[in-house]
Amino acid sequence: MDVTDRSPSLNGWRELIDGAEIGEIDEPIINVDRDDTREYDAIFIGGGAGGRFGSAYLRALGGRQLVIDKWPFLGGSCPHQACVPHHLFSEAARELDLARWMSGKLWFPEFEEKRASILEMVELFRAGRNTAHAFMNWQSKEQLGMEYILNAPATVIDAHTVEAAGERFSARNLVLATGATTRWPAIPGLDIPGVFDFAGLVEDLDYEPNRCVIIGGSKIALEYGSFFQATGCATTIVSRSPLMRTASLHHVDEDLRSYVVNGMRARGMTILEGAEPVEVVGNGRVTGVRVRLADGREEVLDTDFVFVGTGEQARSEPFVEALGVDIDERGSIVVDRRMQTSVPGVYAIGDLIGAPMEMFKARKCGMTAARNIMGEPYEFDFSEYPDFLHSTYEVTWVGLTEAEARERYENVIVIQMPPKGVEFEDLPLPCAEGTMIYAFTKPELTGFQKCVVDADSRRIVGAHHVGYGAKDAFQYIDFLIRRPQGLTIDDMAEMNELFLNPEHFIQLCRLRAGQRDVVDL
Ligand code: FAD
Ligand code: KPC
Repeated sequence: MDVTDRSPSLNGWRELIDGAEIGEIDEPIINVDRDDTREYDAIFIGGGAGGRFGSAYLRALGGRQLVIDKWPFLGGSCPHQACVPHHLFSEAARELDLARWMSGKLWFPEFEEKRASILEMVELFRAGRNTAHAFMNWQSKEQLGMEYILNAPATVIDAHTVEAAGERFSARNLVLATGATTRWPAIPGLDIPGVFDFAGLVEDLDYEPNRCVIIGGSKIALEYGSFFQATGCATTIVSRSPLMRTASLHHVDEDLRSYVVNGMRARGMTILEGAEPVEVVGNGRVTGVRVRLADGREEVLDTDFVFVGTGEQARSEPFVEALGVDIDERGSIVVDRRMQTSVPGVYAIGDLIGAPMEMFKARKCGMTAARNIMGEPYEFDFSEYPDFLHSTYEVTWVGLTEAEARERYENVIVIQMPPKGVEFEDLPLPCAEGTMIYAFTKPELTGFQKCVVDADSRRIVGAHHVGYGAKDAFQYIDFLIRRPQGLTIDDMAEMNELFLNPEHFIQLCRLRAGQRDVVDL
């Protein structure tokens, strides 16, 4: 189907994508400007966050690109199976958490024993996701001027040639952007019906789970586990590493970690750390997971629903076979800071190059490849970045933990709420959990925050936060603390807080900024 000379509306795109989803449209969707005789500067293989942003940037720089995706839409896994359902589920978890803590109080109905439906939330997501996809196609064509081929897998022929929709296309450069997929652990029984990963959950769930066992301790494991538990589906996490101490997360402050993990336990979740899943058992459907506990005993955990959250694996294999690109020990494509692979003219971006597998990195990798391809030397160093996850809270952090800072600097102070030595239940502050209701009813639920300062330079070197709404501020704090001049508590004292703000860092820093030698608060 050639849409090059058509301008489908948002609804038109939604109908096309709906049709492709149910198999009514199985042909490629082609938006290629045959009148443009310029050689392509780059073909992007995969039109997710990385491929779409790289394509947009390259067009904006005046270049010519083509992006090819096997799905009938651009935007990739984020709106289809990953971030968007994650945020929907995490928001539901937070609402349900409030409903449970406040059950029978104020205007809140009795809720404690009630179930919310996981299946209903999955169906809500499934029914709505194509609207966002439609917008991505519309915006990419009508506003960003991209050329694309959708609903068509791409095959690399050589470093300048790609085959898709029965045609060969050539370009000065290739940008590989096919993302990652679940790294399934090597345990028997994962093929039994009732075992899901994040993608299978939103594609295939067709029953209401009653109990859940999560294999793995990744961010996704914590996030989806918190949602399942909040719905009333009793959830057990089986993790080799202590939660939030997995290799893929860095700079997790111990006080923040214990607030979050204790909070998950307080909400009834079972967390088995140091435990190994041995096999998934069933009789045509999942009935349990055999685990080896930290003390060596084996036990079968009864369940009708297993969720695998063991991390992700780059889809690098086809490119190793076709091009011989170098990969690392985890199978991720190796690139330099310009996103250049070991093969000249071939770039790789996003989840395909490994951790951190986050949107900011995928999109900025795309931009980086585009700039270099268009002759603007540009390097992207993503070794330091702000991070977040959801339990029933929004948990956000950037920079050094208190312990890391004490190793690096001689004179470290912390500005935190509650202050050290004050019990969570004794203080209705920081009021960070988006509702004053907790502050006035259950102070221990209002969140936690810590700012780590190198007292000699007065610079903020780390910030750690549990509570809703701080994510936006952390994007800017990250930028400010990474500047050569950094961000001092005196700069903070100059800022204008929008009180009552979730993170109290501005006003708390101001309380200490008058001191020549700053001390803890
Ligand atoms: P993708 O978006 O996965 O795009 C790859 C594209 O390649 C896909 O569209 C696919 O169809 C296409 N493709 C694959 N093979 C071919 C082929 N042979 N031919 C043509 N096309 C092909 N990050 C955040 O920043 N915030 C979050 O809240 C967040 N939540 C997440 C929740 C979950 C459950 C998961 C799994 C991830 C989450 N992430 C989050 C990470 C984020 O989704 C990824 O980092 C991001 O989507 C990666 O973008 P990408 O472009 O590298 O890959
Ligand atoms: C919510 C939303 O913006 C859709 S997911 C974004 C996909 S992309 O813009 O290609 O990174």
